[in-house]
Amino acid sequence: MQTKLYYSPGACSMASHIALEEAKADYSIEKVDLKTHRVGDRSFYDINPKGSVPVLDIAESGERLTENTAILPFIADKYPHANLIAPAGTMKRYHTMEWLGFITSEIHKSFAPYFHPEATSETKQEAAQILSKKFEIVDEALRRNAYLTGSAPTVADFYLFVMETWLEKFKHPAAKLSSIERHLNLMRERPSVKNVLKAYGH
Ligand SMILES: N[C@@H](CCC(=O)N[C@@H](CS)C(=O)NCC(=O)O)C(=O)O
Repeated sequence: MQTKLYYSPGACSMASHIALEEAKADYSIEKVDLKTHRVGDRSFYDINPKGSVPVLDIAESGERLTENTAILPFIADKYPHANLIAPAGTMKRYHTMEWLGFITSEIHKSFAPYFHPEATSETKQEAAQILSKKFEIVDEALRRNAYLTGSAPTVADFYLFVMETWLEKFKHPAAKLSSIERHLNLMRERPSVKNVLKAYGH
């Protein structure tokens, strides 16, 4: 069995996909239809009862892992040559974890109304304001360094990249914050990101 990532194009699973590409891992991908929650002729709920991507099937142990905040550090640790997270015990590692926590709980979830057709314009406006505040914090951090924790990207930057593509998709003004825009463009230049976008037909 090969390591396999269950994904949906443009979804948060793209961060794990980029990490696997950066690591030059031996992996395969399987597309999930998030509208029907089906993978080919199977119900995706049989694979992940939570119904969400990313899901990683790990070749060596046969185990299955879910959640961005677990899968991203797992990939980074499994392929240390790629330097996708600092070693255990270093403060830099905890700063990456700090960003992963902020992105998943404060940013990712704040996009929810944009993905729900039944959300009222008031709810969307409220979400837009929350996102403005959160991305100002990110922009400020990116004024100090090219990437979130220094001059090289970590898995937190891959997760942030997905969120930045959503800012663009939904025409949120934070996409134009100068350091956010620079980070987004820097990420787009990476061969790993180009490969992933190509796989999605971009
Ligand atoms: N807590 C999960 C959330 C993942 C998540 O929200 N995934 C979205 C795509 S970006 C999804 O699969 N949504 C479909 C659904 O939950 O039914 C994680 O961080 O991995």
